[in-house]
Amino acid sequence: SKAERGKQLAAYRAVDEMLDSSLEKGIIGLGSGSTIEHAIERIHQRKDLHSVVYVPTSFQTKRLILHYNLRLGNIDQYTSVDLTIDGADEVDANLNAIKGGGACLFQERLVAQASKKFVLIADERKKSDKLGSKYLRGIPIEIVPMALQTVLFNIQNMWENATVRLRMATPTDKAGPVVTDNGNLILDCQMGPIDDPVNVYRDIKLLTGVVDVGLFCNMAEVAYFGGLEDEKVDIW
Ligand code: DER
Repeated sequence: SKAERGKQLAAYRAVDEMLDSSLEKGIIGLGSGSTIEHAIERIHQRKDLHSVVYVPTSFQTKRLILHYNLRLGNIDQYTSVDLTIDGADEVDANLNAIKGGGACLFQERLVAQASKKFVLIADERKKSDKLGSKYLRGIPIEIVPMALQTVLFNIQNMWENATVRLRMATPTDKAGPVVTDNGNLILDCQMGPIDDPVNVYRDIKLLTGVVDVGLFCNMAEVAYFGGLEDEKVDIW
């Protein structure tokens, strides 16, 4: 599809530009979702990148690393990662991003914040003037299951116009809510375009029971966007 082509363009360009033999003995973090699958495929093609240790951010990515026989590392072995590549649901001109569409935001942040460099890859639909104006499902929030009611209550008190929903799995795949790789639940909090994502992140993150919030602000230093209609890659 056009979207897959856009994702592949961004992923291949990012891997080819950001990963070179200087990282040969490096530690690379790999995000989660569908765009990163193209990045891992490209890494598999790049024989010069096979001595690198790859740190996953989800069960999905761990399986991909093993599938391609790449060297698997785990975040509990490292305090510092050389570079992390990850997808995003929406990215603004300041490279602030909404993440968590794939319910992998906690481990993604754990690895991203330990990284010297954090690189985003996405198709051009993720480009945004203001976070919350394109990815309309809402800000993903990972919570401890027993905190469900109190977090819902507290968020509704903070933003009376917000719509907060428990993310449900597809009934034919799994009855009930989506459960993350960490055994937690996901809320999607729709509050429209976000004026100050850093403060929204802080306000939600401080609520007892919140594990992480899908607003990655002041983290990424470059973003690659693959075009859907042309073979272009835009770099922010
Ligand atoms: O969950 C996440 O943050 C992922 O990075 C995800 O949102 C990006 O997914 P995609 O590459 O499948 O669009």
